[in-house]
Amino acid sequence: MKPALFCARVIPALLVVAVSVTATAAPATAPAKPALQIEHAWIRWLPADLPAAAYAVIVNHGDANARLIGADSPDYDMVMLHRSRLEQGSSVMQAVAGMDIPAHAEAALAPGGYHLMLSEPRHAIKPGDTVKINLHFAGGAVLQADFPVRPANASGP
Ligand SMILES: [Cu+2]
Repeated sequence: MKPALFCARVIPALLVVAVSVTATAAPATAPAKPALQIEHAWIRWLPADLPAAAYAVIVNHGDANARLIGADSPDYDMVMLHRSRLEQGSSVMQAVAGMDIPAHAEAALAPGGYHLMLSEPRHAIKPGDTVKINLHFAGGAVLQADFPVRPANASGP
């Protein structure tokens, strides 16, 4: 897989999805504030069978630290958590085991940093589509979010 020039720009964005899970039982009467939320989700699609990158902001409203440990998708056979960084002026990326989201804070999958690398699509995927991705967290929580697919020159959802 090629290191990527496409992991470079930063992103304003709209709220696209807000899904949530709660790890603990809530009182039946009051809906609990969701512990984890996914916002600004999107995918940068690339032509020529290059892997696509998925980005999102993960907000942790909870009192406990959270850690993203992986993801899968019904639309791609391979989903890997990567991190890009600059090394001697060029962008390189490597697989990482997790991304921490501290309590009452947020962490971003964003161009130039952490991202989900999507490869081996199970069917043709193009800009305008929506891809479902399940984000797996330490402790067993799983969040599913819809990621809109944007063209190679997009800089956000
Ligand atoms: Cu990557």
